[in-house]
Amino acid sequence: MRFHLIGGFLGSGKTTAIIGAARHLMSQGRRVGVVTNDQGKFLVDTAFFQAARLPTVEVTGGCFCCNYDDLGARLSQLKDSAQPDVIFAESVGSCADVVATVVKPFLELGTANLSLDTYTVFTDIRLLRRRLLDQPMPFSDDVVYIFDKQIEEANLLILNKADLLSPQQAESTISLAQARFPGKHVRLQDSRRPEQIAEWIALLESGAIAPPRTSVEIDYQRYGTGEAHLAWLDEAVHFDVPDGTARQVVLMFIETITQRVAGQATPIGHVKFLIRSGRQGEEIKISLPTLTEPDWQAHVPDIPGNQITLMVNARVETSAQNLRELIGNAVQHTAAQTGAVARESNLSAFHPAFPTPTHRIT
Ligand SMILES: Nc1nc2c(ncn2[C@@H]2O[C@H](COP(=O)(O)OP(=O)(O)OP(=O)(O)O)[C@@H](O)[C@H]2O)c(=O)[nH]1
Ligand SMILES: [Mg+2]
Repeated sequence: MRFHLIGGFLGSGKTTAIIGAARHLMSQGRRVGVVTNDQGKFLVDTAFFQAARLPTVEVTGGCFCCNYDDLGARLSQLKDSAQPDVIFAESVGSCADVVATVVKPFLELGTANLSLDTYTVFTDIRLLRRRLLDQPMPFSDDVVYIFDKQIEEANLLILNKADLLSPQQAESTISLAQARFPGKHVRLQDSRRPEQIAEWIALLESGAIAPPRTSVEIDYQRYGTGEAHLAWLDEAVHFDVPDGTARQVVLMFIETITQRVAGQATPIGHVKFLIRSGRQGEEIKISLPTLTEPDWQAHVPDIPGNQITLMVNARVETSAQNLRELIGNAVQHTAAQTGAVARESNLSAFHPAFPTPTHRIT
């Protein structure tokens, strides 16, 4: 059984890459299971993996490092129930110090009778390029500290979304990264392209890149401050809509959020939506990552019927109260503008707790 851990900043493309990898491996007749992880209770990524018919277990309410025993228990459950040949575990995008708190414990403690094969860190190449060029980052310094620590501890670093830079810029960014981080394996990737995912998987399976064993020095005060700056919200929003307006209601709701976030100049970590359209089995994920996703509207399909449920997971650098008001106001605005009747449920909004890892092996 192969076990791959996937980390990297919010919205960097971890879930996209795992879905692509699972499709690739399943086409070879191999069974794949996934572990998801986030701060809240109702996770868009879990629902998205399940919609792709992947056996999925989740660690909720905090990162893998602070819920290590739960991670072990979930992995055992996944092994027993799905008997996967390959397991991917995706860690929370604001998690750092993963080598000391997750990688090394897996290498040394025999948790769930699994040995970890690789640890890949994803980064949005556009954000990394800004950082390497000393250009302003869209987050406060303590959040950027988390971004930096994730990169520092990687030995396999994917410069993802390479398609969103020109080929020249992508090449110059990988050159800068290689010069700044000698010794790391750095790779350009467009995780939406199956052949590039196949190359990444071949690299993971080659055994050429063992998990990193060098843990970083990290100031937990700064890490905890950065983590807490990124408020979390999750909820379900239900709209009863007039005939033929479901798509328009969804577009207006998401557009209103993007406009209000932009109006407040509030940095987004990742705001994601899972749309349940009522059409049998159809679930669509829409993402608003840190840097604009220009064509998100094109991913919202025609939606039949008079009822829509959107599962919302938001990670934004603001207060939990402001985030709650911003989304709540967007719900009310959308209902008022479209004649829909809106209802929110399972709402929770909070600042994640200070990280206190179960193990820390340096
Ligand atoms: N253009 C482009 N878009 C990508 C690529 N990889 C991911 N995306 C998009 O980036 C957005 C975020 O992707 P996710 O896979 O959800 O990111 P994530 O790292 O799992 O996000 P969190 O779990 O919230 O931290 C989605 O809209 C993806 O379609 C890529 O290589 N190229
Ligand atoms: Mg994800």
